[in-house]
Amino acid sequence: MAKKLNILIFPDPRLRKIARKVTKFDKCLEILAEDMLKTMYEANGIGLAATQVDKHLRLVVMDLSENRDEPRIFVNPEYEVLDGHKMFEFEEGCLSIPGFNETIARPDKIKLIWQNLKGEMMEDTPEGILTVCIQHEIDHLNGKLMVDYVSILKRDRIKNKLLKDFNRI
Ligand code: GNR
Ligand code: NI
Repeated sequence: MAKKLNILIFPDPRLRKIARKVTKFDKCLEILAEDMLKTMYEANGIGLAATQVDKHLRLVVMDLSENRDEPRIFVNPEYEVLDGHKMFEFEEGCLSIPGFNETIARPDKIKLIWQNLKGEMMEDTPEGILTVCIQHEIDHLNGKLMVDYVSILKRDRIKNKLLKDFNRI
């Protein structure tokens, strides 16, 4: 049975770690992906990066379907911004920054490459929300958070509120 993992909350310094590439496509990786999917579903998220559950590997899970029955797994995802892109504004949320939403502008045309759980190379030029979500998740793998796109003043306000709410002050 998959198990629910603990999601790190900003400003936890472990959210700043840079994840390492996956090189072993074994049962262990499969179990982590299953546990991350369960964690994401229980938290009502549409995506989750391994960094958020304190596993510093380049692994992302996602489900953008209405019925929450189309899990997707991206190992070692990378993207390249395509020529002719525009900046697309979308209101994002993050399970590691509960209660805060922020409109962020990101390129709307990317080429995405990743591996599946067997280590096979995959590629796609996604459209819509997947474009936004995968950039958000790859930011996590690089230790970057939504709060890095807002003013320092606002970031400090969010930080202080979360420290208080999560009783760590
Ligand atoms: O659940 C999530 N919703 C969301 C909405 C807009 C843009 C990105 C996201 S990802 C987020 C889950 C999360 O924190 N993933 O890292
Ligand atoms: Ni997030």
